[in-house]
Amino acid sequence: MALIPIIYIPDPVLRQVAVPVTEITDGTRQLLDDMAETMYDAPGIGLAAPQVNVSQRVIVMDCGPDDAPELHKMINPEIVDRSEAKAILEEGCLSIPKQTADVERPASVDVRYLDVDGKEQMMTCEGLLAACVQHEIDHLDGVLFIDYLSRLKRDMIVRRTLKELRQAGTGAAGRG
Ligand code: GNR
Ligand code: NI
Repeated sequence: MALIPIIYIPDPVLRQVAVPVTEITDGTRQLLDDMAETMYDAPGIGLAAPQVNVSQRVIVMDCGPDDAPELHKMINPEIVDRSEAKAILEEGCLSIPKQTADVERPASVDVRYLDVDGKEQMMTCEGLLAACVQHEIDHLDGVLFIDYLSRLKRDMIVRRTLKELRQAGTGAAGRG
């Protein structure tokens, strides 16, 4: 197990469309384990591989309470159905540190994915897990939660993030 550095906006890897995993190997399982460790360490409730500079369609999530963690590892996840009903939730992103905004998304989604053994699985996600799985799958398509905001709000968050990263002396913005 190992922690992997998280990358931040405006890293172009966050805007790439990640490639599907074609063969699940020990390397894939190692990546998922390391991503889970990195997510818990952050801490966050989800993490997508592009956030650790790996442009592959792999995510981890845990929206369970601290005393009852529920780790989900998903390979090639796809939303196959979404509810008409929408829900608004406050979202944040480890690649856009310390910024949050309300985002409206389908309240419930059905997700199809491969588990670490390569077996196809289906899961209905509701509540926080629904927002999280949509946020993570968006990362695999190069989409960030700020893309759903007005240009004004998005620009403000980007500006604050670059300032934050500059002050923390981390990320691409800190080296310039
Ligand atoms: O830690 C996270 N919290 C969160 C809150 C609401 C909706 C989505 C998320 S995911 C985020 C971690 C992250 O950046 N995942 O990509
Ligand atoms: Ni995120």
